[in-house]
Amino acid sequence: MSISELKVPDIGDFKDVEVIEVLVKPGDRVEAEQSLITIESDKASMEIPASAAGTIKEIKVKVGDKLNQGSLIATIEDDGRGEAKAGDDASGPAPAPASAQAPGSATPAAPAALAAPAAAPAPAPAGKSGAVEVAVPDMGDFKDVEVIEVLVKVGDAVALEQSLITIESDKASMEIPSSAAGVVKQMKVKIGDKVNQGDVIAIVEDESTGGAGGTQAAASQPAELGTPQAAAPTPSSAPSGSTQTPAKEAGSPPASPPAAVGDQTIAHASPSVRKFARELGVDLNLVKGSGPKERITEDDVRGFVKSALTGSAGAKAPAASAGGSGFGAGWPAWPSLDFSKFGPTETIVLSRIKKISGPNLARNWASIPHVTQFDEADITELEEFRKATNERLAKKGGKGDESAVKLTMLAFVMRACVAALRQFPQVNSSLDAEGANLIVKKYYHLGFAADTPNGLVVPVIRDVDKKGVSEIARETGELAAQARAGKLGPTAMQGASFTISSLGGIGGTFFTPIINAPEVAILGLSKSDFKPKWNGKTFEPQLMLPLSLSYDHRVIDGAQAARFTTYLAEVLADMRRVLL
Ligand code: CAO
Repeated sequence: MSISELKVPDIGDFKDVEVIEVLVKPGDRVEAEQSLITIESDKASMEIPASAAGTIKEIKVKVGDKLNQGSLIATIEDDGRGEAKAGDDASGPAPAPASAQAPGSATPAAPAALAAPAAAPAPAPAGKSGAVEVAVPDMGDFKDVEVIEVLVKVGDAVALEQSLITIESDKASMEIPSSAAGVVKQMKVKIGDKVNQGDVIAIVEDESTGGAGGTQAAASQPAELGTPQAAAPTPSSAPSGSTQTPAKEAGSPPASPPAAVGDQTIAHASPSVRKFARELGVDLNLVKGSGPKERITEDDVRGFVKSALTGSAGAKAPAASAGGSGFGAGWPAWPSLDFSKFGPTETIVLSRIKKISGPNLARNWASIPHVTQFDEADITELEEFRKATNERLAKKGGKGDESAVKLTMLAFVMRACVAALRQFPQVNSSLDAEGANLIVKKYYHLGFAADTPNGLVVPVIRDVDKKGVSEIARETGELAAQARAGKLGPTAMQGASFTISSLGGIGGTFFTPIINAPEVAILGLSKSDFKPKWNGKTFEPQLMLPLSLSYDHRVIDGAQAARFTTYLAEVLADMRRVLL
């Protein structure tokens, strides 16, 4: 058993390349060529494979470290079980094409596809003065690599090193930069073409100098200019930043992207798009690619961000990306069907409210472990009292008279909820963003779902504990009217600590409301109805109000939820309890 060091191999002239992922940990058994870390420069991302098999003893790098050729990544203990490595003389499995550069044990292995950037051919004069042929550089053992993106067109001005095309093999994708600055005169490749080292990609003419001298000089002396990657591929092991695939056996490269890893789909995008996405905090697994083979382009990422900000569905899962709880990754693509094949259809644009609330509802529904507790409250006496009071108020008050406000069942339930929330403070709480602390609110601001022609909104009645039923009824009426007129300001919908959704005026028995995160519970009210209740001697008709309490099971236990609804039902059965 010997311990050796795993170092960053020759990565050409890439300097101070940042570690963006550490893929193994001490104690892990790795095979030769298994990826250890992912590093990323401005233009390329690449996985650095182990040059030897064994057990990782120590990891010497962390995310954010800047590495250079020869930097120590890890130490590894040779457990004698290693397979013959690429470059070894021992007969063993034939190395995968991308690993053919991997040298022997304990010497740095070349990352896949980072074959020989220094060997990039200088651009060849294209006959006409000032025009140079930009050719595919040395790609190591990659052969017949498919062009999957053409990034420029005839007439475009390109800078030295600007990517012209993206090519992709089984193991890596890389952008081929221009070895000359100038104007693209001709494109020699198209999507789907297979290219090899030396194939001409484009003819670029330096129009500013009127000759090729400047550009050729620049391209043929990359090292002196400090831009040695000109004409070198900028490789990326395809699924950087996504779920790490298990170690692959030599000779069995991963499937072409988008590749399935377990239940997940690896995003299919070029290094620059990956970098762009990471800068914006976009999870590429959620972005639908519009390119060939569903490849994700920069425009797709832009569109995704735009749709996330406006709340429209531009993602694979219906606008599911918005942070929190790790929700969203790996959802299968949203089914896209031409319904007109089956019959006549009409397309209606979703209202702004629906576009905004939809993604939030989807996130809350999928990321909160909901349980709904059903119960019934006997509101026979309360309803009698409410009706009698309303009749009395109607006789007494005139139009515009404060006392003429009609008392609603919702207002009574709000007041009763305050009593229950005081009794069970955890129901009036929120989890913090890390899910480590519970923030219990000492205020009672209650949201209520209001049905409007444009969709559902949730205005908030503040300090319900300090208000009488009449005031609560007046405020809910006013806020609901404002909501329906589309005049509700954003502050009127903020700060709720608990929400009630009442469908009592419409119908239905019970339902399962979705919690309004970061609240931890929501109470649904359905239509009350008379039911026969046994009083010990006989059945009596009693008005029962169906209660449906959805709660976040991470915060509230089932027993607590049942106690909450039981207590709430008791309060509603006898509102005098509120006074205690
Ligand atoms: N059982 C039986 N009748 C009820 C009732 C209940 N639980 N709740 C209300 N009613 C009755 C009212 O008494 C009223 O009848 P009268 O006019 O004879 O007094 C009638 O139904 C209409 O009430 P309302 O719904 O207009 O008024 P409200 O104060 O009860 O509710 C509001 C106000 C804003 C909550 C309600 O109008 C609303 O928008 N509800 C829909 C909420 C919603 O969409 N929730 C779903 C969210 S999940 O998608």
